[in-house]
Amino acid sequence: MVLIVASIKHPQFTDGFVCRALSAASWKDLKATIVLNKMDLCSKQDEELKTRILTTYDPERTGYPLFPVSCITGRGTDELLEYIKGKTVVMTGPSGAGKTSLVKYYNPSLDVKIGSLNPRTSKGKHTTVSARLIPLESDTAVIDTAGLRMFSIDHIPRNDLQFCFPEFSKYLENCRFRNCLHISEPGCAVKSAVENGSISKIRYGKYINFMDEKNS
Ligand SMILES: Nc1nc2c(ncn2[C@@H]2O[C@H](COP(=O)(O)OP(=O)(O)O)[C@@H](O)[C@H]2O)c(=O)[nH]1
Ligand SMILES: [Mg+2]
Ligand SMILES: [Zn+2]
Repeated sequence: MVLIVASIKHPQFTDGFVCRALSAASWKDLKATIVLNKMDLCSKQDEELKTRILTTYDPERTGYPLFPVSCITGRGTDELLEYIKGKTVVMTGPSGAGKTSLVKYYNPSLDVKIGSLNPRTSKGKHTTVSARLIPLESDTAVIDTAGLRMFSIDHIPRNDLQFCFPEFSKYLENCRFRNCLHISEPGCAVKSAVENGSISKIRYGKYINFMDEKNS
């Protein structure tokens, strides 16, 4: 199982990174879970941002579980630990999202380096440079990895990208054309689902971006 750790801000949450990572995991049939960290940084002004992210990645819509957490207040950390109990999970995510901090939260005696953020850009500084397996409890372990700037999905064939968006799956057979790629074809059931709000416009927008990228 892979935990995609992203912070709500500092560094800023980016749909591109998260959607790429989710697609890459789905392509490998790897169960992916979103961990939305730094919830403690959410102030009143961030309500809209928070709602936007929680709506876009609502597990009921996407099928990917999501845990809002904070390594500062401990919010959501018990639920997350319970969820990964008995498993070995790998974490990925942008540099500075708080992957190492999360491990340290669960295992305070651990000798690991937490990065500082660049004060100007709020970006991480790639403090973790190699992957490391850290046992949390007797039957649970986390693999901390180096942060990534971007997640490549170049290896996913263009016609298969649609299968890496789990929320599309129940509509696929209702498209008028069997080879519909859900871009501008008439009678597309995926696009109808986007229009009536069943599929997130942001998630669909990322699908279109990724398809365009594969064209160029
Ligand atoms: N406010 C806040 N800061 C956090 C949280 N988790 C991590 N940080 C900070 O984010 C920075 C990067 O953390 P680090 O664990 O090195 O990120 P990594 O690159 O994903 O491993 C550090 O300054 C941490 O103290 C959190 O939940 N809330
Ligand atoms: Mg780290
Ligand atoms: Zn379609």
